[in-house]
Amino acid sequence: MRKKLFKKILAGALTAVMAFSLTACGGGSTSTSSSGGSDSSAGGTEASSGPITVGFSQVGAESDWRTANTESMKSTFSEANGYKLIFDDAQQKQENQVAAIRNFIQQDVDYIVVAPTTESGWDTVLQEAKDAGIPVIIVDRMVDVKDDSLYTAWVGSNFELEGKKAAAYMKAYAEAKGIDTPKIVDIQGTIGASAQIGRTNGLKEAVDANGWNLLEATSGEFTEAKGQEVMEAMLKKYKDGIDFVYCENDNEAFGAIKAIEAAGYKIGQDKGQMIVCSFDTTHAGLDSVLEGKITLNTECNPLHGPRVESIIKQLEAGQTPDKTAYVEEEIFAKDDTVKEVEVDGQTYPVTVVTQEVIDGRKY
Ligand code: GYE
Repeated sequence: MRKKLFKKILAGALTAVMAFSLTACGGGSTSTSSSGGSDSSAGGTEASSGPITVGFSQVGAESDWRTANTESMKSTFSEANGYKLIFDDAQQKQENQVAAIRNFIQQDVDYIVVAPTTESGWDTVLQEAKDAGIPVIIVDRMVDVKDDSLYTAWVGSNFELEGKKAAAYMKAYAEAKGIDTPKIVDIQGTIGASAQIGRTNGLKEAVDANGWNLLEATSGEFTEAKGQEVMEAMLKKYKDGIDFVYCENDNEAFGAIKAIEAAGYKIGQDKGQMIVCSFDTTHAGLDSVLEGKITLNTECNPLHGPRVESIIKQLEAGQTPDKTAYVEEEIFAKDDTVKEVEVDGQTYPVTVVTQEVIDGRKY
C-alpha cells in the first residue's frame, strides 16, 4: 500500500475518533458532529483515490534508446492513467540523480523510480528513501547495493547475455567470412553502467576463449559524438586494419560509421571491410542495418513504462512483485550468413532486417 494512502486513511480514522469523542462529550447533540464525521471520511476516500505520484530519475538523453525509454515512461505515467509524474533528467551525472531522489523524498512521492547511471554509489540515498518509507523501483541498468532491501524491484535487460549473443554471432560470422584472428575494437558504454559491464564482459569472454585480437576498449559514453571521436583516434592507431567495430549502442555506431567513412575506409560485410556491430535496435539503428552499415544489431528493449507500472500495480494491490525481471530480446542482422546463435545451451534465432521488419516494430 502507498505510504501516503496509509497516512490519509490514518488521518481519516483520527478525525473519526475525534468526532466520536466530541459527540460523546457533547452528550446528545449528534446531528452536527455526525454529519461532520461523514464529510471528513468522504473527503478521505476522495483523497486516497487521487493520482499516484511517481518521481522518476532518468539517466539523461544520451541516445535514441534513452529517448524511446523516456517516452515510454512519460506516456505510461500520464495524468490520464492516474499518475502525477515528476521527471528528472540527470544529464548522465550520478550526483544529479542523488539530488533528484532527495527531492522526491522531500516531496513525499508515492514511488521513486530510478534508471541508474552506474551500478555503484547508491547505498546512502536509497537508505534515505527506505527510511522515508518510499518504495524504490530500479529500471534498465542495475544498482549494486550491500542490502537488497534498499530497492523493491528491478526490471531491465540481461546485458551480459546481450554481449554473449553478439560475440557468438561474431564468431560464426568471422568463420563464415574466413577471418582467422579477428582484430576488434570495443567502443564501450558509460564505464560502470550495467549495459557497459555486461556487453564488455560478453565480448571479453569470447576474446579470451577464441584468442581474438582485441586492439582496444575505450568508452564512447553511449553518445554519437564521443563514439565518433573515439573511432577517429582508433583509426589513426590501427593502420593494419580492424575487422569488427563493436559498439555498445546504436548512437556510438552512428558516430563510428561517420568517422570510418570520413577516413576513407570501407564498411561492409566482407573480409577487408569494417564490420560494425551494435546494440539497441532503435529505429535508426535498424535503418542502418538495412543500409548495410551496421551488420549485427542486438536488441535492447526500452519500453519499460508498462513494466514499471505493472510493478506499481502489484504493490498497490498489496502483492509482492518479482525482485528481478529480465526482458526477452532478439538478434537482428543484415544478412542470413548466421541463422542462429547458441549461448549457454540456448539457441537464439537471427532476424534479417527488411523494411517490413522495421515498420512492424514499436520503437
Ligand atoms: O543501450 C544505451 C543507453 O542502459 C540499456 O543506455 C541502456 C543503454 C542503452 O544510453 O543506448
